[in-house]
Amino acid sequence: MDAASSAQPAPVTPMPVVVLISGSGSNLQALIDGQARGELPIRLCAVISNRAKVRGLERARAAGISCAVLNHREFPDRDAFDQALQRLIDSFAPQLVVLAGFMRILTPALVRHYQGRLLNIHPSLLPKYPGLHTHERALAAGETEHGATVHFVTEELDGGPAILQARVPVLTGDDAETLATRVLRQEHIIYPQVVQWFASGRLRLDEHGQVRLDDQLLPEPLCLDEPAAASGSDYPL
Ligand code: NHR
Ligand code: GAR
Repeated sequence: MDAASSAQPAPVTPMPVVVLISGSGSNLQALIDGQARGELPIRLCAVISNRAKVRGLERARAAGISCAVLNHREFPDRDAFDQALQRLIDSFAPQLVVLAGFMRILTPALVRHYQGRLLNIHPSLLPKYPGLHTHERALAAGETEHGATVHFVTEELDGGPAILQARVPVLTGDDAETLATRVLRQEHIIYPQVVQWFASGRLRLDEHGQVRLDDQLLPEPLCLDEPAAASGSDYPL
């Protein structure tokens, strides 16, 4: 056997990750499970929620991850909240910060501080439907397809460069809840995929603010269609 074939793979140091949530945390659960299955070279060092008593905090505790609650209502303004949030995040020294159903708009100063290492998942096919109530708006507009987008966060709300999208058809009889559930199942596939790319050093935001996967420019986001991606697990919402 030659040296190359007998060599062990270089040991991977798991990348420290902090996850910000506001609610159910099913996307967090997808990361916890991916990590537990050995599919994600990450260490979930902390989960931070701006709301107490949410299901996502229970999921984090059950997985033995440190939890913190930072209630935005206890701060006089957005800047004060974000300064405290930044200090808290930095105390865990993450190399990646993941927004997973986090419902507070972040200030430019905080976004700049984590430039290139801050990801969000948004429940629409961006650039369509930035902001809130995306499923209702897509239905009201008579869309035939909808989905979710993982993107790097920039100062422009839901406007940062997109990495990976999942597309789902809008079905006859869909309401916001059935559509949201179908989109969420795809979120649980695409978010761990993007985190895996980032944590294994394959994905970055370059100096021009453009996405590179394996050093190749992504002129537009990659896209998975629901059938190809449909084998995803089912997390209780
Ligand atoms: N911050 C910046 N600067 N850029 C982005 O792209 C961000 C962000 C913060 C959060 C998630 C986003 C989404 O995916 C996100 C992306 C909250 C709101 C919002 O209006 C909008 C978009 C997103 C998150 N929040 C209200 C606010 O005043 C509060 C709503 C509530 O508490 O229910 O912050 O959809
Ligand atoms: C997800 O659909 C996510 O895309 C969306 O909230 C849900 C959170 O679910 N995010 C936003 O709307 C951000 N404004 P989860 O808590 O079960 O992961």
